[in-house]
Amino acid sequence: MRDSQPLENGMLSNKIQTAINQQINEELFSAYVYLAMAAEADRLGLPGFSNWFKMQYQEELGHADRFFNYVLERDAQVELLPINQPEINDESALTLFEKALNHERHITQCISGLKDLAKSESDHATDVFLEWFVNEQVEEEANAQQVIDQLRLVDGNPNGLFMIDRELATRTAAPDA
Ligand code: OFO
Repeated sequence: MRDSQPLENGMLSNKIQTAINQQINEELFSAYVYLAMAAEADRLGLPGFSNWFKMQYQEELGHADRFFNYVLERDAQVELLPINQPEINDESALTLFEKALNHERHITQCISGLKDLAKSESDHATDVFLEWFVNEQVEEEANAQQVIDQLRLVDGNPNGLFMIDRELATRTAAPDA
């Protein structure tokens, strides 16, 4: 495998293979973060929030799976790296979603970095493959921001929190996660 340019037979360059394996790890870490958030929301007595985070956990596993399958499709090598422990302790409903938004902003940067790399390596297939994630990140940031806005609006009012919890309880896993 060459260091920079993709091979003629469709294999990934080493740089792209390494970067996508790192992204598989980022997505699995994302799943871990949301699973920790689901547990924390349950501890707070917010089953709807817990459900929302659990659904997001499943979506993140789906993201990892997309990258995993792509590496295999390109006849490259998957490397599964160690997953860090999420730092989710003594949170409130608001800090959970603020952390979720910050985390998604970080993932957006990762996807942008991958896009830049695909372009610099003239890997058009990877560039096109990443389009789905570019759009997904717009949605993920907007979803977290929407709940933050609602939480700021109710400002800790228990009735308001109860209403938001009921709404978040209705979230089901996205079919294309
Ligand atoms: Fe939350 O989008 Fe993947 O990581």
